Amino acid sequence: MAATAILARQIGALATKGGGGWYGPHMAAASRAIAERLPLVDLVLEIRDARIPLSSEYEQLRNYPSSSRRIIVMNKMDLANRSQIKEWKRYFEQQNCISYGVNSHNKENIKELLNFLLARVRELKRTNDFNYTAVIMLIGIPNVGKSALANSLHQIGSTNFIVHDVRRTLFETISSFDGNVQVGEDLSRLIEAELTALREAFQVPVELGEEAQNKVAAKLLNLYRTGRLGHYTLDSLPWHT
Ligand SMILES: Nc1nc2c(ncn2[C@@H]2O[C@H](COP(=O)(O)OP(=O)(O)OP(=O)(O)O)[C@@H](O)[C@H]2O)c(=O)[nH]1
Ligand SMILES: [Mg+2]
Repeated sequence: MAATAILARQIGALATKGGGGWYGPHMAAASRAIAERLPLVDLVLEIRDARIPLSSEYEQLRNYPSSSRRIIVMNKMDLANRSQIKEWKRYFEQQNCISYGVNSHNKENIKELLNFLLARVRELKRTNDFNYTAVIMLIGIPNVGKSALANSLHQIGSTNFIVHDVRRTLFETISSFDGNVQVGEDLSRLIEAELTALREAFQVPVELGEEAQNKVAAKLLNLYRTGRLGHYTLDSLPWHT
């Protein structure tokens, strides 16, 4: 066995059994709680350390029956050898396991993972209902990055949710507007209506009073700048004006 493999085994053994002896009575209780909840969730993410994809296995899941609901997330991908991650993905594929490499500290990675998870849930539930609330369980041995991943998913997920709400609010307000945007007064009325409607979408507290409008405007501008509102060109060609 290659020296690195022996080292990985030893690290894995330390993490799972030896060392601090993390598998105590409270862990047995946690394992029972997990087993009870497993049938209730849409997806199970088994978080592993991408540098020790085998040794960081959560053994209780080894015989998990429905493999299509279980995803092995190789976290800390940024710390692992790139070409080996590809090989590990191939390995898991051969084992009929779905795997995914991620760096929990990287926003783009998390966005891609979220989209991947949404697609999986839609496929499994055969639903296109965007309001469907999926239940996802994160499992893993200590220190593989469960908290880091959960926090990042929460952060990016809720931002996506807000963006979706903002786009819908903008559209609904302009659709129900009965004025003429070429007329200055009407346009001001529309802007006022948009900013008021957007307060809720941006979750800006009403108590802020006047300041609330500025906050909403700044947040809206920020979304536009980063392209998250959609593909809008604001300048008109000169010969059209
Ligand atoms: N470089 C890098 N570090 C990460 C990543 N994910 C987590 N970490 C770091 O790994 C350490 C452990 O992460 P946690 O999120 O606390 O791990 P955990 O699985 O919740 O650990 P326990 O709650 O103790 O079981 C922290 O120092 C994180 O900052 C990652 O993708 N890349
Ligand atoms: Mg944690």
